[in-house]
Amino acid sequence: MKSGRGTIGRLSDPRFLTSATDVSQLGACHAEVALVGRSNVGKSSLLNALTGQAQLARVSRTPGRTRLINVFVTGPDRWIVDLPGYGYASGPRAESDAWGAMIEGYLLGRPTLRAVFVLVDAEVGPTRLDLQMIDWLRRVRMPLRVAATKADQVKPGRQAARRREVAAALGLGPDAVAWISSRKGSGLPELRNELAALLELR
Ligand SMILES: Nc1nc2c(ncn2[C@@H]2O[C@H](COP(=O)(O)OP(=O)(O)OP(=O)(O)O)[C@@H](O)[C@H]2O)c(=O)[nH]1
Ligand SMILES: [Mg+2]
Repeated sequence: MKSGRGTIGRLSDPRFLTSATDVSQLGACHAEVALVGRSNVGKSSLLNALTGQAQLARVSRTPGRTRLINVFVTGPDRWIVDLPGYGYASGPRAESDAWGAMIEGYLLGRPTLRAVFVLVDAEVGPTRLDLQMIDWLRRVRMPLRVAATKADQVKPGRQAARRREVAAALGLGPDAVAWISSRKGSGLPELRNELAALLELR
């Protein structure tokens, strides 16, 4: 499929590939990275901003509406996978169990998965569920990168201090947390380069 929309950084010609409810429905690829985080943290917005396509991934107005494993292709056989958000409180218990099985199945079932980007809200900081996710990823030795989203919501005078606080809450130094705003575009060039390197696009 040819989009004709050109290249944004090194994440070229991005397009939607497929949605799945189970890892077994996914085919093989050369390399992939995944975005995880609580519902409404800005995963789909980041994917849109990274690839320069405003409507590539649906940005939900109602939290928790992206309930599927959504696969996007960028470059030859490279995937960016937008996973459903956690912490959507009003779902029934059975639904959150299904969510856990779906996410865990995906994260453990993809030998081509190079790294997981865990998105936390810059102003809210890491929630209990964020910490659980990060602990779990560390336990299964999955390479992970934390990105703090919606950095534009933090007052200009508090940016540096907030970045240190968010990182410290995760036991990390400030530079270990990508500090990004999909709305303003800040931090995105660096993140694009990181993704491109992980996906072997250079
Ligand atoms: N101020 C600000 N708002 C943002 C930013 N990124 C996303 N948002 C807003 O946050 C809300 C949720 O964004 P989504 O991208 O849909 O979040 P998501 O993580 O994909 O949510 P689910 O798919 O429900 O898990 C939307 O109203 C976005 O416009 C940002 O960088 N700055
Ligand atoms: Mg989403």
